[in-house]
Amino acid sequence: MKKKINVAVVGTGAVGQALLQVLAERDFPVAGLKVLATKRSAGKKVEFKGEEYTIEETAPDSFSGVHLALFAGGEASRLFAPAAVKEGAVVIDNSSSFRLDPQVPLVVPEVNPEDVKWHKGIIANPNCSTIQLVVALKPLYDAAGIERVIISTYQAVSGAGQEAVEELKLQSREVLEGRPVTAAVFPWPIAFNCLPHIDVFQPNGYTREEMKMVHETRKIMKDENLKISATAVRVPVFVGHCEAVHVETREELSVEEVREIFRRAPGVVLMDDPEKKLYPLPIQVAGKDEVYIGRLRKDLAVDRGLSMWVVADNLRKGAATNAVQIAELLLKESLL
Ligand code: 12T
Repeated sequence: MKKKINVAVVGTGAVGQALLQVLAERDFPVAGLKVLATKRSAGKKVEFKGEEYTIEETAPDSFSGVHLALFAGGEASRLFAPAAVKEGAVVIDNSSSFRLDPQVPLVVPEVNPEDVKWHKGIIANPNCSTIQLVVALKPLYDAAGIERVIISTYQAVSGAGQEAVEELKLQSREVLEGRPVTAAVFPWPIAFNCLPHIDVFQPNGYTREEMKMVHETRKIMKDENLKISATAVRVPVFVGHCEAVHVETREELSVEEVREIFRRAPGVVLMDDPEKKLYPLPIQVAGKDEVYIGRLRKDLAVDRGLSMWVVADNLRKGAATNAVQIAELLLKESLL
């Protein structure tokens, strides 16, 4: 009989809800399920596969008997992931707390599945923008090497949580009705605007979100010398992060060769027929699990340069789906 796993999902916000949905859709072999969150959500109900579960407040002893704990971001990871490991659970963590810890594998199953094998209790799920980026970069890296990468992101508000989604809805109404706009989650109004500011600024002039892409990409690709720089921008989109990616490869690749590489790449959907107005859009990619690539062309500004447009559902491949894929990999490798 297939092994059945006792699962805890920690967090019931945008990513926590996506985790429950993805676990159900992919028919992950859940034996028991605990849904944990802060006091604020404790007592509320959530549904999983037609059954109701009552949300419990997370405590250090919540993880007794739990085989797999999926943490959906926030403070809970730092507070409770070590306790979950002590109880014998394997933790897959969506927060940024452990991603750069040398003792913690940082995994995207299409890119570095081998890294799950050396986990010591915690496996980190990368930042949403990093995940879709490395799924697109890895096949090019393997085929031709990569000298340098420049990224501009167009990130959906759901990356900042459910309150951010509500803020975009409210502000949109306020603008259209000519009322004053209230900004609470984001530093400036996001409705009908773009904010070149995600997470906090660092002394080097970049935001933490931008530097996460730099450091996490290097760790996942195992190339600490990779030249990579990013500008991360929040746009008034509910779900789906877009990235304009400029890659300078070591060896020359024709656009036709790259097309063929992406057609065969795991987790990638090539959607590239500009004549037919075919290119990935967040409103189409929302709800999907793959990374969509289009607008493939030569970068005119550099030798051996390629430009492309990379879109993924930030709550699914950018968070929940990637975490569940890691869990599936653990199961396949008998590491759960
Ligand atoms: N600040 O996982 O605001 O490190 O969209 C993800 C998303 C951090 C993270 C966001 C963020 C992360 C956001």
